[in-house]
Amino acid sequence: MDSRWASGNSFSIILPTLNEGDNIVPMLDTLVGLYPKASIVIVDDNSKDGTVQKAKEFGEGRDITVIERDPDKKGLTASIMDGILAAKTDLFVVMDSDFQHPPSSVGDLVEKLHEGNDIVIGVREDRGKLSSARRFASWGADAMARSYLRFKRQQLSIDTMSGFFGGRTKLCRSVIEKKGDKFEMKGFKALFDLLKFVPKDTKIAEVEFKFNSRRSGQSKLSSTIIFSIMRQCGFGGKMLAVAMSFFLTNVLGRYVAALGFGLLFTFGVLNITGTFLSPVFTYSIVVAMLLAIAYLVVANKLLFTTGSKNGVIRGMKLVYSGFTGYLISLYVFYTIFSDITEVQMLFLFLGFGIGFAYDSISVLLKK
Ligand SMILES: Nc1nc2c(ncn2[C@@H]2O[C@H](COP(=O)(O)OP(=O)(O)O)[C@@H](O)[C@H]2O)c(=O)[nH]1
Ligand SMILES: [Mg+2]
Repeated sequence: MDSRWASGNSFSIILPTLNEGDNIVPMLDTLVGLYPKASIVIVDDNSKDGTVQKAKEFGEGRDITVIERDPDKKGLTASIMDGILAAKTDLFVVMDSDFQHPPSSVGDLVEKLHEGNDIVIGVREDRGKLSSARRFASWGADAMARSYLRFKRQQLSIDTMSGFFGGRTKLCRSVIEKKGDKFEMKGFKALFDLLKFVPKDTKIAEVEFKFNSRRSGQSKLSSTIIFSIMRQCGFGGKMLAVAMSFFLTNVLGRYVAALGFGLLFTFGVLNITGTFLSPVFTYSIVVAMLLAIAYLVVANKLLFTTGSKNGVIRGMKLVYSGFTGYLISLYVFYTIFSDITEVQMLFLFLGFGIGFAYDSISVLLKK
């Protein structure tokens, strides 16, 4: 135990939980050992693995509160907000319950608050523990969030996306009370929402910490988190999220986009090569593409909504849908335009290929 925290200095540790049955008791045990004076607030979103029971059992006779949230209002940001509103101490720290945020660093954040800062952000020293896809997404999200904060003339942090942060309860509570309806309740980035609305003279500090791997269980982050972060970036961001999720995840949207790219590409190449476009040739390409890409989008949807996540099997599925889709386009083209030449086949192949690439990427991006 760190002697700094053995007496006085009470603060709240807010732990959002969703199915952390294997982590919660070790986590509480560690925190109670390190910070015996701290109040712990667990905010659970209807976990199905006994998290709540285990937390309550451990919490008996201790300063540990378990908030069981309304199952219809699930959300990480909403949970963190509830935790801050329930905190009874002047200071609080929010952290993950899976040991990704080291319990030993909580004290560093609290110390910075004691030094007079209003919000302290734990910044990840080593992001190598994230997968490369997560690192890339996190870089994009961070860039977007920082631009939005800059646009709003709010203060920035080098890690706006951090889930490990502390603050003055009164200040954050008043932000939540005034602006809470503008928070992305189902979002994952409560700190970003707070930073958007804190008074401009808020004192913000950063503390580095060593980012660990999740100890047990699985990440609850969904692959659509990027849309959730976009929705946090004002009206423009919300519109962008609607448009992007329509064109990437909606079947009709994927069809429109894949068809648009396919046709644009085919006619673009035809144009550049100065190929003569007779009306029947144009018509044949359009009809062939309309039908073949409709087939492709439906086939990909059916093939990828169920079944194995194995890379080889998924690759084989793609080869299958791509190949059969191309055969359909060729068949339709040939039916209307029987004297097809190799050059025309190539244009069709390229155009369909672009539509295919678009649809396959969007289907693979989905979990
Ligand atoms: N109450 C609540 N907690 C959540 C929710 N989603 C995630 N958590 C918790 O928030 C913390 C961070 O989530 P995690 O899945 O580890 O996200 P990651 O670290 O970004 O992969 C963990 O303690 C989770 O149990 C949610 O919807 N509601
Ligand atoms: Mg985690």
